[in-house]
Amino acid sequence: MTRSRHLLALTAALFVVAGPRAQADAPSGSVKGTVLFEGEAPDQPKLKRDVDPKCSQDKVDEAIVVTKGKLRDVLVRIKNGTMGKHDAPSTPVVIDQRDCMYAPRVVGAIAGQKLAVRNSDDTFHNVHGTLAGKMLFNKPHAPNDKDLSLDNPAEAGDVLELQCDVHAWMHAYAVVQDHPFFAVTGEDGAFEIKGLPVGDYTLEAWHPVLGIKTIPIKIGKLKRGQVSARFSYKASDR
Ligand SMILES: [Cu+2]
Repeated sequence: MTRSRHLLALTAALFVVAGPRAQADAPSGSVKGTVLFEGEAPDQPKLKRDVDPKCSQDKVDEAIVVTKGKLRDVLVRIKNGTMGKHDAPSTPVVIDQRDCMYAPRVVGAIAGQKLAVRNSDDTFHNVHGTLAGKMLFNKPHAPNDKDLSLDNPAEAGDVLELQCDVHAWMHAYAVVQDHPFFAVTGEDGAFEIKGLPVGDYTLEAWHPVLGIKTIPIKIGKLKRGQVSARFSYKASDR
């Protein structure tokens, strides 16, 4: 084999290796952080639920849930309109009606993604959906009925609200994005959003009662692009 043929073979081999690997190694990163609640956590009064004897468990108001200074039910996302076009997944976002509460209380959805509402209770619920105060649907949901499959016409930035007219304390929120770069905090207030291309972004937090906060973040090429972020709410944000 001549030297030039050797070189040609080597170049071809490198090209084959470099092709797919270049894509997998495309610089991307993640943002990981916590949502805090500063100051004294608001009271969570016990709910009066004697309207329905089937809702016999003791439950407290979940408007603002703070555990050891961490805030639950915050949807954290990259600001809408900055991540290109993303189709809705064919699988729905599931919200369960369990112990006469919505679980989870806050979910994220991609524009066009359906909602599936489940009834795990041995009682009747009524799933009443509104968008900016306008009624979208109002469906009875009996025990043992299959999941309700609900179209979600909300657009990025909208919040579709669910409530139950039988159990007035039941409220849930489906927050809609035009991309999949979002997370919702649990009791530990933690969130992580992965797969972000290198760049500058606005990170936005949304809470049903405490509202929106934003911070700028920068995903760089170094340190595998992992950045940390922290949001802080307080009672006066209400
Ligand atoms: Cu109900």
